[in-house]
Amino acid sequence: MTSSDTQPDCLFCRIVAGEIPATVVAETDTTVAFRDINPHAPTHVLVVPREHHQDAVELAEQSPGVLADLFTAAGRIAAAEGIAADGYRLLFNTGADAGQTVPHAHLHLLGGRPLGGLVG
Ligand code: DGP
Repeated sequence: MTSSDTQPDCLFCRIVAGEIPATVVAETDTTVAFRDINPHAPTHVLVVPREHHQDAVELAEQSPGVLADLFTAAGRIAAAEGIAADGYRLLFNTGADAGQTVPHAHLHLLGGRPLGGLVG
């Protein structure tokens, strides 16, 4: 699948465009971060590229600088949320078996409590 700047039927493209409301916590030229609608931790933020890419691997292949921007943004948000010192988890679900439900690359930032083991 090829990417384009936006996909009209993509939920996260529509959040980025402001067409669907979300609790946005940070924005940059290349990224938007908003609170997950179904949080799994006291801090659960999704950091997404403004560009549409179906998953993190496609993002890495096509816009590696933007992939790095997601991590930089996540670190700043973790500091702003006051969870940087205690630690936090950054993860991408990629594909159906991983539970990826939204086919627009998104970095989960989870923290604010001990997160336990890696695999659910
Ligand atoms: P994943 O399973 O990795 O595809 O994560 C998708 C996340 O997106 C999931 O944790 C719930 C969240 N989500 C789904 N729909 C919405 C929405 O409309 N608004 C917000 N803020 N989050 C959403």
